[in-house]
Amino acid sequence: MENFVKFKLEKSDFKNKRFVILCVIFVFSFFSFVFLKKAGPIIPYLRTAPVSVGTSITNTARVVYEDDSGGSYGPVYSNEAIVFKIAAPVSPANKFSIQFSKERQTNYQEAATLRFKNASGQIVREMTVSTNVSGKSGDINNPAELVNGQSYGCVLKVRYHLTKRIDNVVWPPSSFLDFGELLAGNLIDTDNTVDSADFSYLGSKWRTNDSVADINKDGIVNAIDWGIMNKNWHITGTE
Ligand SMILES: [Ca+2]
Ligand SMILES: [Ca+2]
Repeated sequence: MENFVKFKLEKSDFKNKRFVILCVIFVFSFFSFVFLKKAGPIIPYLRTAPVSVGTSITNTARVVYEDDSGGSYGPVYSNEAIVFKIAAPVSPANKFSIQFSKERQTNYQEAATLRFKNASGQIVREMTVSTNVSGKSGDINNPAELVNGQSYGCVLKVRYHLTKRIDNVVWPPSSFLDFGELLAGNLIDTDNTVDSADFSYLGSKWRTNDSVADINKDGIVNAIDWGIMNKNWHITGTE
């Protein structure tokens, strides 16, 4: 009997130890999980190919995503899916902005002319808009001439390029006005078309470094510039 009790006591003691060990393992595992979940290493600002709004990604690490405007999203944990809801930048209330690029160039810093036309084609407002090397303007106050809810044609004119028009912009725009790429070759830019007058100017500057005729800005007027002009031959800008 005495031995039996002793055995039971030893067994009970062993079970208690095992319980304590299991508790320690459990607590350690729990806090390890919490630590890894909350404080694990983050791969900061992982950049891959551009991601479109609505794209779903299942990442395999703890990741913070960053968009082009510097906004960050996350962290997203291992094997969590994220659906991108990053919309194009929205201009602040009562303000708007524009963006454009130039064909075969990299510096889009300009004092561009922006015109707003009503449904009858009349210019209701014209303004000069400064852009940075990326072709982006700052926030511009909404022109008082534009009526909310009305549609306007927005025409952008940049020197030595064909104008470009965005139709049917219901004011105020929900995002910035993106004019995309402006076609080059309009060296004599009073006529808004690429034709023989532009070609004559190009020819007169052949093999020089004339900054106007050197369309792609590589330091010399040559066949590359003519090729750009030829591609846009007899195209007229949209107004
Ligand atoms: Ca021209
Ligand atoms: Ca050139």
